[in-house]
Amino acid sequence: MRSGFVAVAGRPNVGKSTLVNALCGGKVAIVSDKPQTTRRRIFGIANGDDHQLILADLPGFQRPLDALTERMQKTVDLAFEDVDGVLFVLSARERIGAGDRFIASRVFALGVPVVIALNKVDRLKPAHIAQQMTAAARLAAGPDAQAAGARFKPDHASADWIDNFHALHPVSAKTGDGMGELRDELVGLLPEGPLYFPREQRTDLGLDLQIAELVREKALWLTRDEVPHAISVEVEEIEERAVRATILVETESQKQIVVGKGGTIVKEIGTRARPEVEALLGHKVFLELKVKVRPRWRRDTATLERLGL
Ligand SMILES: Nc1nc2c(ncn2[C@@H]2O[C@H](COP(=O)(O)OP(=O)(O)OP(=O)(O)O)[C@@H](O)[C@H]2O)c(=O)[nH]1
Ligand SMILES: [Mg+2]
Repeated sequence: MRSGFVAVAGRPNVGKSTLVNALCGGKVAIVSDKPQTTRRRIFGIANGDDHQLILADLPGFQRPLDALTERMQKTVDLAFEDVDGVLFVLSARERIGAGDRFIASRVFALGVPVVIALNKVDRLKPAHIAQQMTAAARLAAGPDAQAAGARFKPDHASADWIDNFHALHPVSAKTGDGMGELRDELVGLLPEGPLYFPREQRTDLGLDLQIAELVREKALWLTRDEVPHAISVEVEEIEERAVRATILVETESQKQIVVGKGGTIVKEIGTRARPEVEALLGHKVFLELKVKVRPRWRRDTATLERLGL
């Protein structure tokens, strides 16, 4: 039996959570087209006959702006302690740049194997993918090689970084392309070990947090600009036939947006979330959503603690 932990690192929005879901064969973490979707560490558990791969899905690396983002970055830093490897996710659709180099400087210095997943290769031209793979591999060559840029020569490579560079996989978490190979690669990093979680368990999040996340996911897709960042969801009550949750926002105008004209938006959030909540609970349920203003909750430690952030 092989088992262990792999931290999933990368810039916001590169597809870390989508990848974790694909590797676990089901939804563990919510996904949206807005950056900073993931706010806490979530274990996604991928089981095989002879292995248990535990992926720590994480917030994207970012410069903290307030108490919330500060805590998110702390979560990322803490998650690197005691892992068997790192899955470093890049987006093939974006320029590999300073943000990725900063993350590289952290993950390649950890002293554990790093597997790079170049994600979102679906519908990209092979020549573009090849170019991005070269840029991705250069991240592992160390700061001198990066400074040397196009004139990269192997003797610029920093030996310890290169040693930790284990593999590079072009993948599409969306279409599933390359995912089998990536999964095998990660399982190959695991030492012999015990089952850390029961086989039927796919995540370490409690039921209330899973439901809160599902509601937040739908709210994220239906809002834009600054609103998604100001949304949090708290589940108040899970009863036999009803689940009551509150969507928190920071201002009255955000509340109006989330409620929508005549309640259309909040109703739509409920309509989209309910089937997934029901699938989670295993039965039909009434999902009651309220929208409340809590000024500056992102800066309020007490609220952040209550939300488990
Ligand atoms: N085309 C394409 N889009 C993808 C792929 N993987 C993820 N996406 C999209 O990228 C966006 C971000 O996905 P997430 O999985 O939420 O990204 P993340 O890295 O977890 O983002 P944060 O939690 O905000 O750091 C979503 O719109 C996904 O549908 C992929 O392989 N191909
Ligand atoms: Mg995420």
